[in-house]
Amino acid sequence: MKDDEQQHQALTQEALSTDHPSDISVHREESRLVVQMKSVDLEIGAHSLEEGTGAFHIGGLDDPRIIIPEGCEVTLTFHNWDSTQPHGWRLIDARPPFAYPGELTNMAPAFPGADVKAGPNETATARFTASRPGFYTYFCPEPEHTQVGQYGSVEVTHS
Ligand SMILES: [Cu+2]
Repeated sequence: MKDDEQQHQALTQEALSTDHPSDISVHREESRLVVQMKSVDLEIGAHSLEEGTGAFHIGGLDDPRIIIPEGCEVTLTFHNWDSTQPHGWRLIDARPPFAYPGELTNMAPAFPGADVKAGPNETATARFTASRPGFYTYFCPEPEHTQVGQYGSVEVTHS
């Protein structure tokens, strides 16, 4: 028990020392980010699909589950690390299973502004307020990218 706690703290420390702000706590084992503040800056990196994962890198994790409180003002800084293809990040009011991933592309953002896109090697920013509790999905709206794993989940908790 004690060892587990120490290991958890060590892992958390390691995560804190890398690439996420201190207002997010990282639960590496569960691939989970927990935001407790009423506003947060979220840095998101999109890997190139050729690197194999096609994942979003957030808070030192790939495609983590992100938990944020109702009413939280989220500022996204979206880095496209892919030198050949555009990528995006959109939050929608839906969760798996999906009949076919391509259907997501036509869905509107769950909250105004919860949608960002960047060309190869570009960075873009967006801002939205998580105004409604619930379970949401984030994904890359570029055709076919959700199929290769560019998606994850967001839970907006009651405040
Ligand atoms: Cu993509």
